[in-house]
Amino acid sequence: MSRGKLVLFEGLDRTGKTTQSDILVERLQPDVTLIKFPERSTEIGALIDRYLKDKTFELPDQAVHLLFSANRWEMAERIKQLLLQGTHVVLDRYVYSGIAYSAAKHTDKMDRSWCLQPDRGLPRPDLTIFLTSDDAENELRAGFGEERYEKSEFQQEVKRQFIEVFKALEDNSQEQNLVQIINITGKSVEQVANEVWELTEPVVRAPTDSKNTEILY
Ligand code: Z5A
Ligand code: MG
Repeated sequence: MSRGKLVLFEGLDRTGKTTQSDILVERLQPDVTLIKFPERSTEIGALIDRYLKDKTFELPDQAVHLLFSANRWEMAERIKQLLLQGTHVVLDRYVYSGIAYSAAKHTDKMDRSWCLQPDRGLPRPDLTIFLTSDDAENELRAGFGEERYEKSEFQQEVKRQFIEVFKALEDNSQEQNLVQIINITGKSVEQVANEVWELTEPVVRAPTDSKNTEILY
């Protein structure tokens, strides 16, 4: 039996990650599970949820970073088990959001390498799709500005951090096409979904040795 594939959606706020994750999960039925980070239903997730919604709830940025990472570790074993039993897992945000948002806060004392450290050893995605826009189209969408981090200037720094993370990933990997970028500017949900499927179908169809669960970095 081939193991399932780990497909990740990353991107700036309101670029359609959740919309596209849901559509992809429909397409991959029945052997697929969706996991969204932060996973707000756990105890650590509840703390993160409060931090994001309540702008008066302060925590040191380093502690927040470690909470996001701990939240992934809470789910890591489940992800591995699902993959090994042949189920595809679609992730709505993951490690790269962790690095990009935290490093955007402190490019000096919490640089990208500091931020990656606690996530080392997590399952590595077989494909990452980065949804981006070139004219802040996402900021006009419903809901933008409701939570912490949803400010235009900060989003630009996050975008820069994401691009640097993906550059480093390509440089350090033997494999190609681990990260694919879709520019959503002016595209309908269906147009983006078609592009997502073109990128995802070959990855999910490729057989993989069941014992081979790659780990991150
Ligand atoms: N964060 C972090 O700092 N560290 C970490 O390790 C992790 C996360 C994992 C919450 O994340 C915050 O946590 C986030 C990063 C930080 N920053 N903030 N704030 P979240 O994923 O829970 O955030 P969210 O509240 O779900 O928002 P989102 O994910 O940014 O939105 P989205 O999923 O990308 O977009 P969407 O909900 O699919 O779509 C937004 C709207 O646009 C909606 O009304 C859609 O109907 C519409 N839409 C979607 N696609 C289209 C197209 N193509 N055309 C027109 N309209 C569209
Ligand atoms: Mg979302």
